[in-house]
Amino acid sequence: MSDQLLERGGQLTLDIDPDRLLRRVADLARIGADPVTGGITREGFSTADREARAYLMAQARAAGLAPSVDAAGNIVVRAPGCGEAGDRQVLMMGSHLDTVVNGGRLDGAYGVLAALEVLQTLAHAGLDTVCEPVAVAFANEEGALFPQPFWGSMAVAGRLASLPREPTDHHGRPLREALQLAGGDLDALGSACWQAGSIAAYLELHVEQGPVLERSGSRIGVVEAITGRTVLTLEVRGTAGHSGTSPMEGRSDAMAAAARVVLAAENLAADRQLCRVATVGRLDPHPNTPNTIAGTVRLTVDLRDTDVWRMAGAEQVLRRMLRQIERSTGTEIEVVAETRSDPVSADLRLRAEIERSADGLGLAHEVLPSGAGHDAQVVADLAPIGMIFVPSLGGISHVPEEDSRPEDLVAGARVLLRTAVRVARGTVL
Ligand code: HGY
Ligand code: MN
Ligand code: MN
Repeated sequence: MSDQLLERGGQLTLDIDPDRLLRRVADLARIGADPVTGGITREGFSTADREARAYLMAQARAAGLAPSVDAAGNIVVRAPGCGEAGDRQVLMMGSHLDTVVNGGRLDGAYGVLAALEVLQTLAHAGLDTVCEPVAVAFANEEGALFPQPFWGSMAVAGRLASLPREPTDHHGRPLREALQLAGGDLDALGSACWQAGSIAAYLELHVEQGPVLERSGSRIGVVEAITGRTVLTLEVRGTAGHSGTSPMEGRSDAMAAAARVVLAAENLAADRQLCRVATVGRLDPHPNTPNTIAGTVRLTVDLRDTDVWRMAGAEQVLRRMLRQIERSTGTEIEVVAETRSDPVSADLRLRAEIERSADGLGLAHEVLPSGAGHDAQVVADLAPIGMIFVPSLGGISHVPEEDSRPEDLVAGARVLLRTAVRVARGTVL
């Protein structure tokens, strides 16, 4: 497509197909939906996740695009005829299809479908590009079932080399088969790694998942930085026993110890403000029966801050508190760092381009940090990143009520298109 057709009087003549985007968002929201709560459950590499992946790939093929699956299970969609993999830098756009348990229909899915929509629009326009636009659905971003959060983007960044030999989900089921069913190969993860310099830029469009844009009335969020995140998995080991015949003194009650851990984590952020937030979101007692003292409790601690040193300091204080809890409860607490992702800043040139795109569409925008983690913070190892937010109704996410206005979903995709056009034509970086 020639320049004249592309931009007339500074106005981009190219546009996404809003109805097609919103239809796909609605279609995908039916996969893994709970008929009672309306929540979406598509844990990474689960059956529902595989169904969502199949839907995306079918939509890509129907659009004349070429989806493929790498060894980590990431879906990479290219436009045929745009060159072979590796012969040009790429403009990568994407997010994730997997969800938390009973989560929302937009977290991740919206960004993947918007990336598909933009790629389809660019491919059909026959745009002359310097770097090849590609759309990606990163596998298992949430880590809701199998380890670990940011699984797919960590594979792309070459960070999965140090895997526990046979990763399993938190029920002990091996990842190997589930990954294979999704088209991946645990023994070939290295082949999913992209070389430094192969990605010119990464753009991720996402719902804000917080209240900032809705409160201010801005239509577009220009992300300045993504929070750092440490996820620790703990196993508290005590001694199971009869709840009626075991005297209180001498017990080593793993549930009582775990309760202290939950409050210690909350204390780090809420009272001592050593990091921005700290959350115990998963707690699995065993044997989890009313009349048996818990022998073991597995739980997770999620620490976040935009300052990597504060996060490290908070973790050290927590580890000291765990030693005290062990002594006072007669339990043992094993700690494994499941994920450590550093806070990252968005590329200033991409931020400026996103603002320019929003201005071109007459959309009020503001700069804000992301309290949620995103694949972008891992891809940042390899390439400059830009993130675009649209408002979340009520500022909520990871719950069935997660929602955004359709006009905002369309607006965000239009900002992604405009930004992608300029980055793909080599006029930004
Ligand atoms: O947990 C997060 O921040 C993201 O939703 N994975
Ligand atoms: Mn999420
Ligand atoms: Mn997400």
